[in-house]
Amino acid sequence: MTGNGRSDLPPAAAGFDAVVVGAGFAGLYMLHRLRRLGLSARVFDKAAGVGGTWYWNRYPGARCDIESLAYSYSFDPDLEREWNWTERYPAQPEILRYLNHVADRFDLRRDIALSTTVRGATFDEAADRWRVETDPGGEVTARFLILATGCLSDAQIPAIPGLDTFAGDRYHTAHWPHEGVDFTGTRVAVIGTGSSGIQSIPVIAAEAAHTYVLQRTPNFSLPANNAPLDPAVLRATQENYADLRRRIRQSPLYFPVEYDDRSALAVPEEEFRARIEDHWERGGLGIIGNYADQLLSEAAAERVATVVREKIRAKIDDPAIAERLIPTSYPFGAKRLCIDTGYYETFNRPDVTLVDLRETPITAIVPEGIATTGGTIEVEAIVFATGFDAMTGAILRIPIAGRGGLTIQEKWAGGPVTYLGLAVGGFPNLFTITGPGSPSVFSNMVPSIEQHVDWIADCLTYLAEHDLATIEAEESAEKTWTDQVHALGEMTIFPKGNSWYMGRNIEGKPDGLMPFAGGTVLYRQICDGVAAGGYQGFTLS
Ligand code: NA7
Repeated sequence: MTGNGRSDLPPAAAGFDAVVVGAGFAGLYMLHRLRRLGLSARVFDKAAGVGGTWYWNRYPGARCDIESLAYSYSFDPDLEREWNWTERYPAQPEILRYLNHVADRFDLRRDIALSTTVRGATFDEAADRWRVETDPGGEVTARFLILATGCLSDAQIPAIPGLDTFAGDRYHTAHWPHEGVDFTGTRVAVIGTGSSGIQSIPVIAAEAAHTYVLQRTPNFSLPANNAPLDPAVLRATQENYADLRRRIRQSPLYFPVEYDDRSALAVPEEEFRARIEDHWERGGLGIIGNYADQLLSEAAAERVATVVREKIRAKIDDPAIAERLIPTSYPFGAKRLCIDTGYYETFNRPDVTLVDLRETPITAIVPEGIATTGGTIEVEAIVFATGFDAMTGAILRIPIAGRGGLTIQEKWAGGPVTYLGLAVGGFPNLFTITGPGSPSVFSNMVPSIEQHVDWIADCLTYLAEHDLATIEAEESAEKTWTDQVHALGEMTIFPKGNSWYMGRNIEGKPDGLMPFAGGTVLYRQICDGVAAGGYQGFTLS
């Protein structure tokens, strides 16, 4: 098969040891580990290429906000040593090149069926096998079904009345045309000021004739201070990657942070300010795991926010625009922090207009543009930077039926219920990589993915060594785990923000913090303990 084509599909009713859904960071590494266990596997992805998130999100300015040296696989020392990242924060094309390199380097493509959608999966209790329906391809069966479907992969365009009447071009940041878009001479509206909006708006504004930014909730954003990666730093890291990996593993966020175990409220003003200013100057997300109680206490978060607000204010010429751009309605960090390159400065351009949807909400999309209570914004293009049905969307899009025909949609009707974010009771031999209930989006995703894949691979080895056919989460264990995830959430500031972490960006979605907020180090210890204890909380048969 070719790099971008579809592999030869397996014959109907072909049987594999494992089917993996998704060919991003998680699916690729899972396939590699399955191969090394001597298991047969088939990966399905509806995209025409590998890369997952980094295949789809090609919008202008798309960039990872974890540093490249940390946002990379650790499983292969030669790969680490030989791959030369070029920037502090990797841009989307570079990450996609990296993932394509990994697919080629480990000869993964021959087991990946691209442009293939998984239409459904049913557990056949008589055979202890999953029947997986793919399009094209028909049915395959597998002992194990591994969902590597990503936390942010179900892109959402809000159901605004008149959407289809728009006469111009419309785009979603996560479905960006591969050939790019030339906005020269065009009036463009961007709806949404999350990470995707904040990254793309400065690039779009530099090209378009006029850019309207439609903001519903302002976000806190810190400067990325992106730059070419210093070759000396790259070389030193490559020569001693183990040191960086060790620091990553010791961090509750899976990227190196300078953690201060005091309360943010206990630090003298001068020292406190100097530290926040230092974070601001250096840029990046490190500020999030700064003080012990920063994500636990609104007062602590507010103290950080006060300094950050001043920094934001200083970047914007018009004080009235500055006040609209500065978040005040939720604690610092309760919505996903962004990092940017020239975002706030963009609002100093004469050809950029901020539309505050709290003052003038959208009423409809019309042929000429976007109607608001303050008038119609006439544009030739609309960019939806409106995010995703996060954490559960990509899983719930697949009809999955477990024991007794119970569907995952029924099981999760009141919100996701999982054991460790890895398994679901009633769904034997099904694993969710970085599923809800695991740290996932509260961490650097790549090490979290590796931890899950390694745990699953070890589990499959255990099953083989003990001649066991199935593993299934016990309902009592998953209830206890899910209750703990919620209880931890209640101890944090996250319920104070209307974020996708809470499911609040999607109308009708059950409310509740979905990621595990106890940090990756504790989480890894728990997972390792469960395995060491012979898979406590699971029924093995
Ligand atoms: P996000 O962070 O979910 O941001 C979506 C943005 O779109 C956010 O500003 C929303 O405002 C806005 N939005 C969503 N629906 C509407 C409607 N109907 N009207 C107006 N504005 C709307 O998605 P991103 O793609 O930016 O980032 C996702 C993650 O990817 C990011 O956190 C990183 O982890 C990488 P709201 O805040 O809901 O008021």
